[in-house]
Amino acid sequence: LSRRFVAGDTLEEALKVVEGLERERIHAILDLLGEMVTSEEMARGFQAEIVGLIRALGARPYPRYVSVKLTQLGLDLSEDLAFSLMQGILQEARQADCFVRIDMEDSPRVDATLRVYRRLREEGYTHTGIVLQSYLKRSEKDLEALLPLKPAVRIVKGAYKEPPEVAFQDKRLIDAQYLLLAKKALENGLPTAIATHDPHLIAEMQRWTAEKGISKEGFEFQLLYGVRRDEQRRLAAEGYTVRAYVPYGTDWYPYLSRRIAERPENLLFVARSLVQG
Ligand code: FMN
Repeated sequence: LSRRFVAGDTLEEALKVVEGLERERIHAILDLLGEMVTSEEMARGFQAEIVGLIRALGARPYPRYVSVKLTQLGLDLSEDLAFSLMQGILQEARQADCFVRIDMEDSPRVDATLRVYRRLREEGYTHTGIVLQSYLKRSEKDLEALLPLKPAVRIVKGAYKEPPEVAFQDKRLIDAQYLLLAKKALENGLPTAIATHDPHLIAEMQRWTAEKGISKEGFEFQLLYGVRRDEQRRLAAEGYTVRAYVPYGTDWYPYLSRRIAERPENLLFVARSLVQG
């Protein structure tokens, strides 16, 4: 379903998409779809699949990078469970020289997600990173508190419906905090992923990094598979590192719902692929 935004049901289909992207000098972030599991068996099942994904990537010549969600690994059942399943993933990832990004989910889960990340860092896992959402009012404080760890950060606007008590609703404020977070991360030398499709934010980050003399190796642009494909190619052709977030699997409903919520025109692509099968 919806081959526009989701690479396919299976790992094999996803790897074909990755190879196509590599030919365009765009690297992939593989994401096994799945979140908010309600049983330990489901969490362990997803972990086993993610370990299999990392093993499959380990044998490939291109950069290896996956994204995971902690609620996919049982965060809502037990923080310790999510932590220990992450340890298994990171051990496998270390063998495969694979980076593991922990996606950020909705606001009630931010504290637990950051706590698990800190524990993983204390255990010596450095090939993992977090996400900060510019719509959350707390994110600047979170970034400041994390700075001593020198975390790899991805900056996003945020994809969940959040109440005004915790999140800015005004696009101008979300954009302003986006730039503030991205610039502060880069000024502090953090490996930073600028994850957005917003042409104004991308242009400003290109301008600002050039002005500050921050090299193109010091950060990267990340976009979603199927979104602004021409922009992905353009940035890659200009010599930036570009990664596309490539989801695959059968648990696509929440992912596509968020894509439609943030850009209602996306419904068209999804509906079209439903009709075409
Ligand atoms: N949103 C989240 O809330 N958590 C994430 O972990 C997350 N990861 C993302 C990764 C990539 C590569 C991209 C491009 C977006 C991600 N998003 C995430 C979605 C953004 O928050 C946002 O909803 C989406 O990019 C649309 O906004 P835009 O105008 O910046 O493109």
